[in-house]
Amino acid sequence: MRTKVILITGANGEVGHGLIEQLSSMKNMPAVLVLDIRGLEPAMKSKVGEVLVGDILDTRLLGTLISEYEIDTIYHLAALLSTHSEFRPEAAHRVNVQGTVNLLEVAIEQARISGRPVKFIFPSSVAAYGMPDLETKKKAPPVSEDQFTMPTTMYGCNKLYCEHLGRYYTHYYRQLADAPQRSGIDFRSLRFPGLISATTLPTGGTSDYGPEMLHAAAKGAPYACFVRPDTEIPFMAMPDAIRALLELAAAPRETLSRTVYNVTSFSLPAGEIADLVRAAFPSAEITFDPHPQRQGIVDTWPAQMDDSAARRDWGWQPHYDLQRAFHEYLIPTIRQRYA
Ligand code: AKB
Repeated sequence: MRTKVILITGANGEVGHGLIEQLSSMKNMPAVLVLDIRGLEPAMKSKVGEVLVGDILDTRLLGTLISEYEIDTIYHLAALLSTHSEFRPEAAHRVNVQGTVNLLEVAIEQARISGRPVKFIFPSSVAAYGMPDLETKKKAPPVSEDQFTMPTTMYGCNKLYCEHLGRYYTHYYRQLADAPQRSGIDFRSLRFPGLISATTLPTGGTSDYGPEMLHAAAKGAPYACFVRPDTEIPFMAMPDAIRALLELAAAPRETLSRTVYNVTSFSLPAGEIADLVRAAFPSAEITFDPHPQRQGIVDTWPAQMDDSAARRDWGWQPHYDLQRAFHEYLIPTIRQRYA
């Protein structure tokens, strides 16, 4: 018999570690199957059922999953983030788009065999937005899911396209076939703001100047922030991001009016992040040395996102506002990490 599992791709990233920690503490959940091109950190291995070291572009490997596992839910986290994707846009397309199509095909085959829908949970990003200019960004009220979706990065284009792919596979798959059949995919996506983790290191995202500043201060290292002090985007503490993924996955399908939801917690300028970091680490050496191109990317991301649809449909509510995020989670946990 096939083992019933929850599949997590890209599990060795920041969100993956948080998700594994949370899932491993929950009762009556299927075993966690991890697929990551780098495997999984040793400390995490005891918290999952099995670790597959492999590439989401390896369709032969993906084909074997179906014969060995009954996949109940897929958390598809594997991606090249915005900065890396700008240096290797064609590789980003392959990983971020073709990789996602490959996993959608696994989900279709899985649903066909089991006769039950497969939940496909997909983290999208504030990078899916593209504000036309700084004036519009400053004047705009919190941006809803369907406004200003004109991304200027390959990563943002990839995320936005995969949002639409998921909506197509869920509602319109092979609609002209002789006997139209539902794909069996229950695609659900969260458009995340910049995520800040205290327990894992940032991995080069364009929104990572927040966590990079914090970790550098805690290590006693100088940090030159690559955006201006007035640069404002939305952020969220990692525990809220993990809980949002799990709550969306658990929401009854009939309560969901859309396949993609904004979730957010707090927005603040980079200069105010520096003030909070200096208050916690008085010897912090933080300077601002804007990188024109990276600054240009962050300037296209909205200052605030409107997450009212998530609050209305499935009761989303952040637990970590700005104060709690910094004073109860980030600063004490990061301080302890480098003590
Ligand atoms: C990145 O900065 O690339 C990511 C994102 C905004 O999705 N953290």
